[in-house]
Amino acid sequence: MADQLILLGTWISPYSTRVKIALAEKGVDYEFREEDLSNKSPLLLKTNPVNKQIPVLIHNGKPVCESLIIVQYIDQVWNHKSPLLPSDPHQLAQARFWADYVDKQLSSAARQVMSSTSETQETAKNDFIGCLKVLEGELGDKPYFGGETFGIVDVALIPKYSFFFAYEQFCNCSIVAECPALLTWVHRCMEKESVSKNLPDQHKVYDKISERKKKLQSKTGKQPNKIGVKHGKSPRKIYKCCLPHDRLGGVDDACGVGLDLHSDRLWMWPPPFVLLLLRSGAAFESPPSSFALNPRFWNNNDLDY
Ligand SMILES: N[C@@H](CCC(=O)N[C@@H](CS)C(=O)NCC(=O)O)C(=O)O
Repeated sequence: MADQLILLGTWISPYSTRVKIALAEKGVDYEFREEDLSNKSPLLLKTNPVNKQIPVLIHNGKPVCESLIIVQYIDQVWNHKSPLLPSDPHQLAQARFWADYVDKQLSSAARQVMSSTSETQETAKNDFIGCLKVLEGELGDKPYFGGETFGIVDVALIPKYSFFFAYEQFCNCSIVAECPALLTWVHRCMEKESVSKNLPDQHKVYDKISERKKKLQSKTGKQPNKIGVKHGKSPRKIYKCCLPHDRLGGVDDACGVGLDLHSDRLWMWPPPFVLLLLRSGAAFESPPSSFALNPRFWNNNDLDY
């Protein structure tokens, strides 16, 4: 009996794009189901109950979560062609290191670019370009990150290309001028059908992000207690945040609140603002003795890349 494969994702998500590319490399057919992250499907909640995030690959009814883990799973199951992971243990460790660098360092720098203001733009740009240059250095003269063939680090990084135009607009920079060798690598990857057919259009991505930014800015003007009501709970205490406005990093008018929702958890809004607070070591006016940030209270699909 043929394998049944369902991919839960969104068209814009670079994490979903990784999975699409890996499946295309293997020549495997699948059904793509577009998720609405503001109203997640019962199937998504059932198959990724811990993170409740896309992508999820459901193979003959069995779910696999986390994009890089899915790519590795695909490589193991469909091992007849286009190996994505090196067999040599040291090369494998290196590949995992660089894929992780893309996930952590580059994604974090890219988020800063997306939320930067005129004051923070220069730092955000330098950090972001700095990460791209590190990757460019790792690429060196090789055609692909792993060497002669397209592999997991290429799969991890190339979906970010769809966001290059948006990054350039938000940080007022030219990626091709800063990292020409990386752009040569991009064009080499784009010659592969598995990549060119699956990467979302840069302008469509830019429009969508601009729309989200506008929505986010209007959301941040809301009163904190309305947020509690929205989630069917009323806050017991509201902690005001003492982060200076010039360190809010682009989230103008952010309310910057923490809500104690009759549990030991502090609930904050909006998610990108929370990330900025955490990174900046923000102080709170009346800090709770201990608190946990529970990301599951958030609808954090804004600026999530
Ligand atoms: N580390 C995860 C990240 C996936 C991720 O951030 N997915 C976002 C969309 S791009 C999502 O599902 N956001 C909704 C949420 O977190 O509630 C992976 O690599 O799969």
